[in-house]
Amino acid sequence: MLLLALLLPASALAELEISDARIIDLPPSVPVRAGYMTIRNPSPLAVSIDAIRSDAFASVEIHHSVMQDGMVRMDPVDKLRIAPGASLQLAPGGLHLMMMLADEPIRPGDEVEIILQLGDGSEQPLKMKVIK
Ligand SMILES: [Cu+2]
Repeated sequence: MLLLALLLPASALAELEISDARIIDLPPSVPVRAGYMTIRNPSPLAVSIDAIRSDAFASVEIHHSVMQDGMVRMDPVDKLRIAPGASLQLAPGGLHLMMMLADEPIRPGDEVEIILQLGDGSEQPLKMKVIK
């Protein structure tokens, strides 16, 4: 057991369960995409997502949509904190990833890798599916 623990990479320490990770396709003229997913923290410790990067995008920010005076405003979110055993939903109308396209276009059916940079210094890669 101890040997197994020594062999595991540091990134296995804080592993989040990601489901339904998706990027909504938009016309090529629109330079940003919105990304959604459900994140569950199965560990006994709180986990924070401090930053997100991807080779497929110029930048990836975390935003929160809020309704104000009948208008939707998007506030940048510094980091996402997920309590032990808790789940967090990134979904239309709330938290989402705001992804600035790089030079390469992305298309429906593509699977795009993004990397979550966690508060403990580890990184967790995941694939997001581009859907219509
Ligand atoms: Cu946004």
